Amino acid sequence: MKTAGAAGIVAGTAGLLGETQAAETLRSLAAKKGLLIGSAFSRGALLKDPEYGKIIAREFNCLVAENEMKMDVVQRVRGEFDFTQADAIMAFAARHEMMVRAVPLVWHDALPQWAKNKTFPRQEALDILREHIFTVMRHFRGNVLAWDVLNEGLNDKAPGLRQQGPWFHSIGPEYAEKVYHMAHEADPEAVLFYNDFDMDGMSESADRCYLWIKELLARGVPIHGIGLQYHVKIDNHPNPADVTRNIRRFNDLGLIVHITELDVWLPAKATAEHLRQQAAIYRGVIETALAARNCPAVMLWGFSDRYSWVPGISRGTYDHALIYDRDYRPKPAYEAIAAALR
Ligand code: 9MR
Repeated sequence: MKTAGAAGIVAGTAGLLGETQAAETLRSLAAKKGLLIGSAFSRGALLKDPEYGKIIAREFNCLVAENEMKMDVVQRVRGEFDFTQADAIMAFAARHEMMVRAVPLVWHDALPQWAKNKTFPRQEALDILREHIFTVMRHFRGNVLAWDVLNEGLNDKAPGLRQQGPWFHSIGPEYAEKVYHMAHEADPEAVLFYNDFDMDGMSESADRCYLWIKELLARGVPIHGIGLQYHVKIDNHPNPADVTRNIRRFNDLGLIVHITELDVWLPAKATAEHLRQQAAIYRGVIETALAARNCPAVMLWGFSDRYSWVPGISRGTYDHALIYDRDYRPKPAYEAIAAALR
């Protein structure tokens, strides 16, 4: 189990983040608590928008590439790996002394054209995954905090694995554990996560995930952590007590927990009251992570409403999910996170 490693990471974080900045920022406050506070990062936004890089480097001590480490980017052409964008993100993180979470190695989405809607002969699919996992993990070896090896592998509304994508269809259900063995072989030091949505609090889908992970651990599958994505809506979000219980049971299995993709969706026509409720939800998540035995990282799925995925995916119904508005003015949620960290 990697719990010792995780403790090392957190201890190391306190050292790394012995910040020099005098002004109070989320990252300076988080460093004092030994918490990683992170954001999804977009290379496109960085290139066209100087303010973007300034804020992210000032306020966060951890990054995750929103898209640049996904298979459709790094292996757009079969067998040819292109790390140009991912390397630029790694360089930005190094320059600003930020940690990096790396996501996702295996997913049914963000596939290159050559793999989308395809079924391969079983051995060929295993070879593709093996080459992808080995090449990507060895490229970034030693420089990432944790890997989401399998992303969203479970059904959200029914028992069992999600029957979607080339890996399930070509290999069968056992692909899910095979990819962890491959990842462990590629880099035995790497911290390996399973990441999913709609299982942040106590729910049927969280129960199913818990039982499945427990079974995999009993069979010796090398999994070290659980990522709770935490995409929630203002009118549908788990209560902190349930999130605490959920984190505790995964910690009891010896697993690290990270909050990996936090955002809190508001109606497109949001009111001041919505913003206040949103702030309370953000605050609750930070307090829950700080109080947990082993939840050393909270990652937001971006920081400014200017670049959030929410309006697009909800067809304009929801918006305002992050902690800065479109003009980079901090929202009440920003202040709530700062207050929780103080
Ligand atoms: O925010 C990401 C969006 O820009 C991409 O188009 C999409 C497909 O690659 O992925 C989004 O990020 C997802 C993350 O990788 C996994 N959990 C759900 C996120 C939102 O869809």
